[in-house]
Amino acid sequence: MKTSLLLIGGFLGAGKTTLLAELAQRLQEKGEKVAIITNDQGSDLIDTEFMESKGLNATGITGGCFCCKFDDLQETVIRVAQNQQPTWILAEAVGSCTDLVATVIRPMKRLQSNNFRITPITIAVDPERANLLLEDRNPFPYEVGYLFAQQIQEAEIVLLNKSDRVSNELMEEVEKKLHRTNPNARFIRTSAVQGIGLEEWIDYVGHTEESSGESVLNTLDYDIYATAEAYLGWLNASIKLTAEKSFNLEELVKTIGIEMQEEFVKKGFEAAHVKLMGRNGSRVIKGSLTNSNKEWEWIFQDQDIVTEMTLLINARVLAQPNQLSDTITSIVNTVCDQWNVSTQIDHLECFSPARPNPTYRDLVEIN
Ligand SMILES: Nc1nc2c(ncn2[C@@H]2O[C@H](COP(=O)(O)OP(=O)(O)OP(=O)(O)O)[C@@H](O)[C@H]2O)c(=O)[nH]1
Ligand SMILES: [Mg+2]
Repeated sequence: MKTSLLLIGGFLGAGKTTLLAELAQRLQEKGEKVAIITNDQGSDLIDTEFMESKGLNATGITGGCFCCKFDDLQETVIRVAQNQQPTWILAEAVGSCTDLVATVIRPMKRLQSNNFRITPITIAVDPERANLLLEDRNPFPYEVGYLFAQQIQEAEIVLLNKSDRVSNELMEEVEKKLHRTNPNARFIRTSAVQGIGLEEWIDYVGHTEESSGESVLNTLDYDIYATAEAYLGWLNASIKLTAEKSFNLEELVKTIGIEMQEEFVKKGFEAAHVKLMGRNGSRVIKGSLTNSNKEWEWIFQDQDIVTEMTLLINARVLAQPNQLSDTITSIVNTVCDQWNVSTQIDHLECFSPARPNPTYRDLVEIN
C-alpha cells in the first residue's frame, strides 16, 4: 500500500504544528505509523523539538522552504519512507509560504505518485488573525494580507482552527469571508487543543483518493508575494544559560517572553509568531506569542529549579532583521544579568526571507 503524504500550510501561528501532533496521535491510535517533516528558512526549530518531545518522529528541512528545496523534500520523503516504513508522512510548510500546489503538490504527484498517495492540501487558519488580515484593521502591510488570501485560495481543506476560543459569530463571519475567497474548499472547524473536528479531517484525507491539484494559483504575483515575506524579520537562536545559583526554568523563560513583548509593543513590532522554548533534559517550557497585543500561551510548564538550560527562540516579526536581533539579544542579556545567569549564544541567525525561487512550478498538470 502507498504511504499517504499530507501537506499542511497556513499563516504563521495558525496551529499547524499543534494540529499535526494531534493528527499523528490519532492516526497512531488507529494503528497507523506516522512520520513528520517540519520546515523552516533557518535552523534550530522549536517545532521539531516539540514533535520529538511528544514522542513523534520528526525530521526538519532547514535553510529554505519546501518549494525552494523541493529536491531535499523529495529525498527526505523517500528516505523517511525507507527507514521508518510509515503509513503516513505529515509535512508542515513554512507559514509565510504559498503556491504549494504548483510547487510541491503537483511536482510530488508527477514524480512520486507510484509510491505515495498525495492527500488534499490542508490550510490551517486562526480565525482572529484572519479577521484582521482580511480587513482594514490589518496590522500587517497589504502584501501580507494578499499572501494570506492566496493561501486560502489554494486550499482543498480549510481548517478553521482555535474554535475553542473564538465565538460562533466570529467563526461564521470568518467562514463566510473565506468561502467567498475559495468557494471550492471544504471547511472544517477544529480545535487542536480540544480535539474538535480532527476525526472529520482524518476521515476526509483518509478516504479521498488524491489531491486534485486543481487549486493551483495561476495568477499569483510573485513580486507581491516576495514583498510580503520580506517584511518579516526572522530570528532563530540557540542560547546556553548557566548560573552558579539555581534558578526557576519557567519563571526565567516567562520573564524573557513578557519583557520581549513589552518591547515589541513599544517599538511597534507586530508578532506574527514568536516561539520560546527552555529546555533542560526532559524539563521543557514552551510558549507562543501570535499577536503582540495578546497574552503569551504557555504549553508546557515546568517549575523545576536548574543551573543551566538551553533557550531556543524562533521569532517571525514585522521588523527589520537587525532591529529584531538587537532587541531580542538585548532583552535576553538584560534579564539574564538581573538573574545572575550567564548567556552563551551557540547559534543566532536573523534575516528576511529571500525571494521565493521554486525548484518546480507546475502550472500545467502533467499526469
Ligand atoms: N486555543 C487554541 N490554541 C491553539 C490551537 N491550535 C494551536 N494553538 C496555539 O496556537 C499557538 C501556535 O500554534 P502552532 O501549532 O505552533 O502554530 P503553527 O501554525 O505551527 O506556527 P508556525 O510554525 O510559526 O507557522 C500555540 O500557542 C498553540 O498552542 C487551538 O485549537 N486552540
Ligand atoms: Mg509550526
